[in-house]
Amino acid sequence: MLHQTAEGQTLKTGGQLIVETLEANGVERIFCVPGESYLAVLDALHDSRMKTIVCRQEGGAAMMADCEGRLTGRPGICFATRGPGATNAAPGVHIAMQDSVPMILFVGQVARRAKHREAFQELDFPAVFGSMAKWTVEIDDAARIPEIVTRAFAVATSGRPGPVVIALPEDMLKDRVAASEIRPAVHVHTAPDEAALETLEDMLMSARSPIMIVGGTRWTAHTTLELQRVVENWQLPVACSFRRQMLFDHLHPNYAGDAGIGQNPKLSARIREADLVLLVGGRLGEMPSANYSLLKVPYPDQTLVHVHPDAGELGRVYRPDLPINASPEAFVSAFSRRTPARPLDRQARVASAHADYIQWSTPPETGPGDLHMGPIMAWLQSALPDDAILTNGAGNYSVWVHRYHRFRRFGTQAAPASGSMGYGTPAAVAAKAIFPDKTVVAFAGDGCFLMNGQEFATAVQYGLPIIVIVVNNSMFGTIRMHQEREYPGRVSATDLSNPDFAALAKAYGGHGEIVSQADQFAAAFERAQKSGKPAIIELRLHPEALTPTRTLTEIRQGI
Ligand SMILES: Cc1ncc(C[n+]2csc(CCOP(=O)(O)OP(=O)(O)O)c2C)c(N)n1
Ligand SMILES: [Mg+2]
Repeated sequence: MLHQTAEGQTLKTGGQLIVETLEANGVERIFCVPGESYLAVLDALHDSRMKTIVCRQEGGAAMMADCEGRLTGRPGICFATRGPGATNAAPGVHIAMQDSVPMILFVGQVARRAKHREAFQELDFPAVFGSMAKWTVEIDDAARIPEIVTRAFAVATSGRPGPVVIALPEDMLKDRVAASEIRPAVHVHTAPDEAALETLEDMLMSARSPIMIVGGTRWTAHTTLELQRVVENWQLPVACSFRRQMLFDHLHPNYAGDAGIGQNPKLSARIREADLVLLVGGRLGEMPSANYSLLKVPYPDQTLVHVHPDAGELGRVYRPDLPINASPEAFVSAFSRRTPARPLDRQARVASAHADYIQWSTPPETGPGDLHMGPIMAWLQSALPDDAILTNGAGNYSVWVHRYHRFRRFGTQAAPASGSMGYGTPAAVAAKAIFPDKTVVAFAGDGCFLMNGQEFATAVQYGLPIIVIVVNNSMFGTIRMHQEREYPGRVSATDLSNPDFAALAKAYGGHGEIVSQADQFAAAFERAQKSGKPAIIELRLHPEALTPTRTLTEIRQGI
């Protein structure tokens, strides 16, 4: 029911204005767990063309919103209730912050008249999310909803993207205010200046062993293809930062591997020994920099050219010789128009970097026990289409994905560089909701899956046939690995006794498979796909198969 002012102006509730501002900004879906604190928004969603995806826990819902921001560049939207909902959503906010992903989390808040009494589920949101979100704000006046929500889109997507948290006092959402016209936020681009590009040209002409490292966000499919021309023209080997592997085709002759956890020592050496590092889009944080050892802080041995969309990142950790404040999109587009003034002589270096990568990423055929991950990764590589989306959380199982899956295209990877467990399953649900025609495969450890595995119910509810591969080694394997290395034989808090994951899938209304021999995998995967249902394939791994290269016993014995 709409109301009008005496002058005939339409009055709308705060809830309606929230929904209309999201619609005006092109939002297609929201992820939520409902709460009585934002009933007025839920009511407005009832009439909206946006799809409402109701989830089982706010952590999963926020990770789904992160996944949407990561794969599309447009802020993913999540709604959660006051205190318990907001704190449950925190892991998704932290991931989006560390990973520079645009998202907006709306949280309920107590009525304005009850604030500061520690009323039911009240939280001081700017204090709680202060260091976790890019911006946290509370809307006290419904008339300001279009202004603040539109600004949230600008903040989430500009410079270094990140999460915005908006608190919504319950009574404010029910206020009726005169509705003004709502216009969408405008995307802000930061482009490099010509003088900087000229300097870069000179540096690249005189460098002997340069390397490019790509990372961060604000890339597009088109930009990643333009980048291929740039590195071909300038004869540059390219490494992808940790969990940013979709930025460069792994079978392109200039691909040198991923600077991730447990990186190829030959790639680390190449970066350390390079005379010039061209870092585009990323921050080269603790993980991709191998604990800040590839580039020295604050003065790297290599000449550093750092291209980043946020001026605040340039010189924050590493002092660059040439800082370029530009989004990857704008930088690559501008630099792709420039070619070397005379022939270069670096092709042999590029070829040898790629040969090292191919060797490093060829999966082993055997390992401890009857089930080996190597042949499974090789089979998936040949069976999955190039645009299949792979998701994962944290755990040793993910090393198999990062090291052996040869990513070919933009938009095919959703994995938190922040190293948060429990991400793979909710991310797969979101990916399938956004791209229903693409094959979506989630990888999870037995530990990782049970952190947000209940979102499998969301996949069933919305008919989203994802395939979750649960790599079950009956332990929090990563921590066991560190434990055996530092405190050999003293197992503490890392053993797990698990449910039957195939039976669990069936109980949810999905399809379940258990694979205990490598040669059963292909048929199980095909049955899962044919079922048309969300599926879980449990791989029963031998506990000794702790890493692709070393067994549990070898780690314990320091071999
Ligand atoms: C939310 C969260 N909690 C704890 C950790 C610490 N952690 C990193 S990996 C890991 C174990 C993962 O176990 P699992 O998913 O079974 O994979 P595995 O290492 O056994 O292959 C833990 C507990 C983390 N990264 N994130
Ligand atoms: Mg495990």
